[in-house]
Amino acid sequence: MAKCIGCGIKLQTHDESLPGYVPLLVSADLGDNVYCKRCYQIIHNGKKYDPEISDNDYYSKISCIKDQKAIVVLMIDIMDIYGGFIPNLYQYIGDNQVIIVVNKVDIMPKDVHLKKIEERIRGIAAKEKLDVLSVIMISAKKKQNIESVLNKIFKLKDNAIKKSRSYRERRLNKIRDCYILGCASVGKSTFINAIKEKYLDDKKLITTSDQFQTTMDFIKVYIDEDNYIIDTPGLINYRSFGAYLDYESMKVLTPKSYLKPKTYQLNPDQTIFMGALARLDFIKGDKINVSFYTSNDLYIHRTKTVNATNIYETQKTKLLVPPYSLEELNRLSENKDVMFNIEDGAYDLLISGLGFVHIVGANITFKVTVHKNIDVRLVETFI
Ligand SMILES: Nc1nc2c(ncn2[C@@H]2O[C@H](COP(=O)(O)OP(=O)(O)O)[C@@H](O)[C@H]2O)c(=O)[nH]1
Ligand SMILES: [Mg+2]
Repeated sequence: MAKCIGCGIKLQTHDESLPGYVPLLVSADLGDNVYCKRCYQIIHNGKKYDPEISDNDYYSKISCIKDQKAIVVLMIDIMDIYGGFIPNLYQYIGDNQVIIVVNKVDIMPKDVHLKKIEERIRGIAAKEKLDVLSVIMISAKKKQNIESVLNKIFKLKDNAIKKSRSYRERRLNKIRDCYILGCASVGKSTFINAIKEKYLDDKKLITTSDQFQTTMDFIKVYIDEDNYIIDTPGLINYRSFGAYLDYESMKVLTPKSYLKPKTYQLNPDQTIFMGALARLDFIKGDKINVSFYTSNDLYIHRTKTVNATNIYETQKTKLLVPPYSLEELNRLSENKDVMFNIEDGAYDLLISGLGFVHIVGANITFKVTVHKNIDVRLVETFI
């Protein structure tokens, strides 16, 4: 039977409680052009759902790529460049080349240097043993720079054919498949929809949402008679907050427009809370300025360190949000303390899933408290 055009799942008409359900009448009426019940509810009612694709399922799905001649587009969220690399990806894609597409540049304020981010990404990609053809910055939502990605894909396809000397070689070298890979919610489906809307005049869009794994299976989208790109489900990144939070919290953490940095003066023995998700204690040094490049809706609260624990205990899920529920807090209950020193200079503290904190100072010490799995690192500034 056909697949759902919204999420790629195999359609069925017999059991409403199982994935891929579509009423028989709808199916008979619309044939292959239908959304499953789940997609219908996500699109029209903002339905909440739980992600279902395990890491093992994910890797076994994408491992077919290593046996093909394919183009791999790895999409990365500009807010989480370290967490955006799929662990051990090189083992699953064989020697196929990778185009890295960095999405959501629309949310970056002007003072962030995109070139510095690109350099950093190339460095990480080399460590991850990926053969990177190029790094392209886009905004899928604003439909910016989409064409550069398409041009690069077609150029790779042309080159593969050009270097063939016989008809037989041409057939063998021809690249048919182009996979859009990336962690959950980086914007893969939004990117493909941008192509559909801008170049294909195709109104049947893939389902997208702030929730993880809206896309359930591969979705092949033809961009001309014999070229297509393939949308894929996302891998859940357990080093990022998204893996532990519910829809309400994710809505707040996902930036909707460009980040307006919030700057605070901080004295030693002061603490800053980022919702009830992360706590930053300024331990030693002279007064500093810290700027938060996070979703504009994330609540940031400064207090004296002596009062911090009490405020946390009484205000978590109330004033200090997200998270909004104790269930989410329970999922995040085991914390780690990470100490950082800055001798002299400007650095960015990256907290996976939240964004980054720009810190300038000399001889300062601070401590970050977050859930033990969350990736926290201090890097040379992007600003
Ligand atoms: N600000 C911004 N948000 C985006 C962009 N692309 C996607 N998003 C949002 O990111 C979320 C996840 O998008 P989706 O396409 O479902 O991600 P997927 O899981 O990778 O397919 C949605 O809320 C999108 O609106 C972008 O270029 N800029
Ligand atoms: Mg998707």
